[in-house]
Amino acid sequence: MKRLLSLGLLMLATPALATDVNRLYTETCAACHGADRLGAIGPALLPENLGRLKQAEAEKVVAEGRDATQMPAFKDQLSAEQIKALVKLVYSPVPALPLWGAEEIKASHLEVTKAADLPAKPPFKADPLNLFTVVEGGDHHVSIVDGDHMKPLYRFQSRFALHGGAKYSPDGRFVYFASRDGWISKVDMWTGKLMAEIRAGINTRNVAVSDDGRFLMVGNVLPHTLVALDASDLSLMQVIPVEGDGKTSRVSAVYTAPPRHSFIVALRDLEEIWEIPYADDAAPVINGLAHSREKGQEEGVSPQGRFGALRIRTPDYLDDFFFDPGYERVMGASRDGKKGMVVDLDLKRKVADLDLGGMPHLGSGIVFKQGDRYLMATPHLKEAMVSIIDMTTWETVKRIPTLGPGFFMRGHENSPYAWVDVSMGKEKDAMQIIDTRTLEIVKTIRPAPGKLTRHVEFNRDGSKLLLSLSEKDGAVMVLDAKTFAEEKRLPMSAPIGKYNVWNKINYSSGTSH
Ligand code: DHE
Repeated sequence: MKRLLSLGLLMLATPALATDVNRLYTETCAACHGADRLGAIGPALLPENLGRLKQAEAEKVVAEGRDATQMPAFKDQLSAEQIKALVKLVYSPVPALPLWGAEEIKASHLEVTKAADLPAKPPFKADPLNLFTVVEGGDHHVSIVDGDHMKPLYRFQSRFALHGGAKYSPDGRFVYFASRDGWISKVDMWTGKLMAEIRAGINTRNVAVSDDGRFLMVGNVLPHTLVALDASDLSLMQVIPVEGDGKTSRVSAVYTAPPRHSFIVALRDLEEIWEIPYADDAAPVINGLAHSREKGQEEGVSPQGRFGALRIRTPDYLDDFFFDPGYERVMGASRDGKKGMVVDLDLKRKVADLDLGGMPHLGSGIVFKQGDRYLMATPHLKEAMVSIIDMTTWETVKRIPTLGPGFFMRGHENSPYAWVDVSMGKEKDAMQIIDTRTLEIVKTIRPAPGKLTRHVEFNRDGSKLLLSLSEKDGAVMVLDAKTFAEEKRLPMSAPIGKYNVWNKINYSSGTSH
């Protein structure tokens, strides 16, 4: 199919230089990154996908190459001016939204390992439900770690720039990853073997797995779509355009709501939350509303596919959200970062405001019980505090000052402590430990002074935890959850997120979902 996208023409001062840089791109980059910059064996080179890499760093990558990848160094071939021009090119928008529809998605599908070729028993002596996956951002690898003995079992290359939590099949056997470039990968936890891959978008936000393990839903930023996949082989089921009121929207995030048997979606450009039911007996969704089959037939309309979206209007855009323990309400953070709201998914309207400034990072919030009440704790990306919110009254019961703005929080049902980093500020090496009984910080640790330290994940029983020393020559540190003493370091390349199978498949209130 003809792509809408042509090579992004850079508006440079002289047409000659523009022609030169486009030719240079074709000669130097296109073979690996695609003539259209949508990626091939190398990642997509679009501003949306590169947003987190500073242009100066990108110039360094072009000049010096990237370790442990196939990206070579070009400093002997290209002048500093040519490198600058190339980087400027790939940071400039392409003229039209790329088309990445059903045809392109299907063509990208790779089936690598057959389920029949997998062992029936784990080939290792450890609890398969106490395994961890660790995403190593430094050289784009994933490690599978045996959580009983705290030692790596497998390490394999991932797609470029995985982002967001790894998601497991309900039995914990398979793990699914999403890359910022839209690749969804399925890996067997027992062997570390890649099962299947598919490119569901050009720039993807995240992926969710249905609680019954049958479906995946991918939320895209580019193009404006949700993509439903069959979890068994990652084959395409449906492309759902994200549109309403005459405009299209990027997806903020999609999560599964297990008791509702539906996916819940927040949108960046439409003031709506979408609920996509996936149970076989769910009422069909027609034009954003649930219909009985009879009514649909009476009106002569039928659902547009297996999955339809119920549209819930909200008074603001939601950039990030968090469920209450019953999955009846969602707490949302609005774009301006000044306030938040609670939306009831059954009443289909906002039911409360949240006093939440400083860009709360709700996606990494945790829940814990204090007496009869459920409290939610969230760090803020722009303020040095953790907010504690009562999940019945929706009041902010406490703001705990921290050493800086933070990114991630973690807890565990068997531990009274909640862990928060302060990595968005100057004290990026500190981890602060909050006693959830008193809501006070009881300890600050700096296991690697001066080094970026963040993101905790507990083991299955909450007795140990893994903490990332997120530097190129970094490590995952194993700590005792009671004494906070370090027991071991597993060397890794800029490890970021870590995900324990048991905690994730049981939707532990202390971990991300
Ligand atoms: Fe994330 C999860 C959004 C930047 C590492 N991040 C998520 C999720 C969302 C999100 C919506 C939940 C997805 C899921 O698990 O299904 N992240 C955003 C942003 O909007 C933001 C601020 C800007 C952006 O570039 O998109 C952002 N995130 C980052 C980073 O800079 C981090 C530190 C490094 C990276 O990999 O890019 C980062 N995000 C993570 C991690 C998770 C995550 C490790 C999973 C956390 C978990 O414990 O589940």
